[in-house]
Amino acid sequence: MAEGAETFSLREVLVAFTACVSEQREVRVDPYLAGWKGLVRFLNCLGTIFSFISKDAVTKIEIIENYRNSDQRDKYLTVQSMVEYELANGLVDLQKRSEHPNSGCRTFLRLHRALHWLQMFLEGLRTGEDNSKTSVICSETYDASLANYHPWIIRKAAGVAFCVLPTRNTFLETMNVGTAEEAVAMLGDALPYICEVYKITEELYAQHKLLDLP
Ligand code: 1PX
Repeated sequence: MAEGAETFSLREVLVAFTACVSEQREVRVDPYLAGWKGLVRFLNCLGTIFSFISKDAVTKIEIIENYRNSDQRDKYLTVQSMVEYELANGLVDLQKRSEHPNSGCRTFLRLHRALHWLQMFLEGLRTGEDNSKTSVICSETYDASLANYHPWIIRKAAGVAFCVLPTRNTFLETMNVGTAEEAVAMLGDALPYICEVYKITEELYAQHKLLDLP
């Protein structure tokens, strides 16, 4: 386990995702990014074999953070305001990546798809047998979600990386939430929030026909 593992607690990540949905059922960008940053930190603790994944996630987080630090920061307060602003101002490449290769909408969509994998992976962990393999849970949920958007070479590299994941119970303990049972309970508490964030975003993107942004 690499340096920094002991400072990670799944709890902080969960708090971030529970803070994402506003009273108006909008998805707040800052806690969403904070949640992903916590996950990336955890991923980095699992070993350098995951670096190519965390680098891509960091790049995407930073693209959106840059919008949040720009003059247009208010437009990027929620996913709803971001979609409205970028579409109204022609800032999204709808057919082909060209003038706006790093729009907030296309970048957020990549994280949103990864959130779907995360939701399934955490549910798989939560409901798995004590001695089940995290690598199997990970690859089955990846194949059923994110892999559909990745080229062969990425799928292959991801498959190799998954092999180093520890058993389910060791993995649960690495989360620093307490015992494996306590980690499972925590997942049960957190998953509804993650599902809600996913659902709201999915509906928004579907409504604006943005689910296939290049
Ligand atoms: C408590 C348990 C938490 C586990 C934490 C895991 C954090 C995982 C963070 C994954 C973030 C992945 C973002 C991927 C975004 C993406 O799909 N990018 C691709 C498309 O982008 P583009 O700009 O080209 O359209 C890009 O091609 C991706 C490249 C990197 C490979 C992504 C593989 C994702 C595998 C996800 C499984 C992570 C395994 C974690 C093991 C626990």
